[in-house]
Amino acid sequence: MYERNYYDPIEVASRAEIGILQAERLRQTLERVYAHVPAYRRKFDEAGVKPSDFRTLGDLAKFPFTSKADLRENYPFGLFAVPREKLARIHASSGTTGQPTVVGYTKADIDTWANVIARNLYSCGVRPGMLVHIAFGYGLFTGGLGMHYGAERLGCTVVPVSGGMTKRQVQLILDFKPDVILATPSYLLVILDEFKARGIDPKSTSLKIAVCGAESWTYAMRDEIEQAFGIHAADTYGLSEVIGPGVASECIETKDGLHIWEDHFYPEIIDPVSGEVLPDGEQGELVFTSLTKEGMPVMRYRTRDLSRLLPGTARSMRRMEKVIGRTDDMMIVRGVNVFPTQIEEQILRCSGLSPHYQIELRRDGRLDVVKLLVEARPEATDDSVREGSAQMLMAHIRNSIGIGVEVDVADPGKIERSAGKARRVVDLRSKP
Ligand code: DLL
Repeated sequence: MYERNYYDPIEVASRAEIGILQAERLRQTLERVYAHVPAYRRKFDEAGVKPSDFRTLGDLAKFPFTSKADLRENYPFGLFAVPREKLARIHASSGTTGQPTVVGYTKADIDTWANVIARNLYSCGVRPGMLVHIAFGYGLFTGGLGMHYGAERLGCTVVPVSGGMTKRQVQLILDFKPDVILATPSYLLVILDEFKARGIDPKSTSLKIAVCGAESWTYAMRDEIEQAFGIHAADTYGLSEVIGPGVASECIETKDGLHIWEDHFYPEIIDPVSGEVLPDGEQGELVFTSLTKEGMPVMRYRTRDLSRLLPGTARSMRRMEKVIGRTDDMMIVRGVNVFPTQIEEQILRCSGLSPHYQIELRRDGRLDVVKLLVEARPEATDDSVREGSAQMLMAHIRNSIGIGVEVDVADPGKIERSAGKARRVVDLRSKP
């Protein structure tokens, strides 16, 4: 039977058609925020630009950026473009640095969101009728509810488990036999360990597809998950300020980066220092502008995520390369810029080491010292095997990244687990 490989025809439209749609939607959004959001009007006025200065897509670069600081300054509801009572839902990000950032959705936004998630899941190989186990957190975090509405929209049977209670996750997978699981990659590893602890071969489950995201993870981590469960694992990307999950997704047929749903979110890559727009193919900070959001459109929102824009493959929409890391997670060790994902890649090259790790940063006099805590694989019980793994990891990191690190191989289960995003970096540098 013929099966089309896209959910919405726009995913495979011509670049010309996509460009025309983007320009028209951008023009409307600029006018809307200028008319309805005083904070944007002020920013545009200060920068000396008006919505009428936008004629072609390249003109967007004249408009000012929005950052997390703008959301904080306008906390809680100051960036909404509609009266509060027109909003159907509010979400917020956890705000590790204090105040949470608040986002609002109209009924139409919830509908758009369900649609982009349905598209996202479809591109990951999920089909109507499949049973979908959602282990992303429900609540103010956008992962659980965002995915939930989209999976329902696609016509799946949804099991809204949320994160945590790992024993129950495993029991529900055994009893309900889901085809698909949605979770952060680090939490999926926690679930994997629970299968192993119960003596159940993870390959024997009903699962066929994992859709993972909400944190950085490497291709090496994908291999680990795919081989352990015998499934496909696809990457999905998004952020609350832009909509939540559903901004970009891998296509299962190519798994070569994430197609951005460019008819709703206009991407740019900028130099994080100068703010200059970089050409496609160059690495820099991702910036998104809303094209269809009603409740809280964002203009040139700086994500702090580092990636690059690439041409479409499985779809005509452009791809973003798998996120390398966040600018705020970048460590500068003796002048070398290092991201946790680079370290993860090297850990997974060492057969005695598990993918559970944490990076501790300390200051020794004027120098930054990196200590890696990595768990041994349960089968690596022998001290000499562990010592050999530590030596191997130090050598890999020295040769490929160019920095010296200390490595501490811990017993399995010693490093903290999270039911959501893993905390990879523990920065102890400000402490004595
Ligand atoms: O994490 C939304 C989401 C939920 C995405 C479920 C995917 C799946 P926030 O809590 O606002 O929203 O965090 C957004 O998480 O700026 C990235 O730094 C990171 N992130 C999200 N997806 C990925 C990914 C949700 N696939 C922040 N790869 C973003 C790497 C990701 N980092």
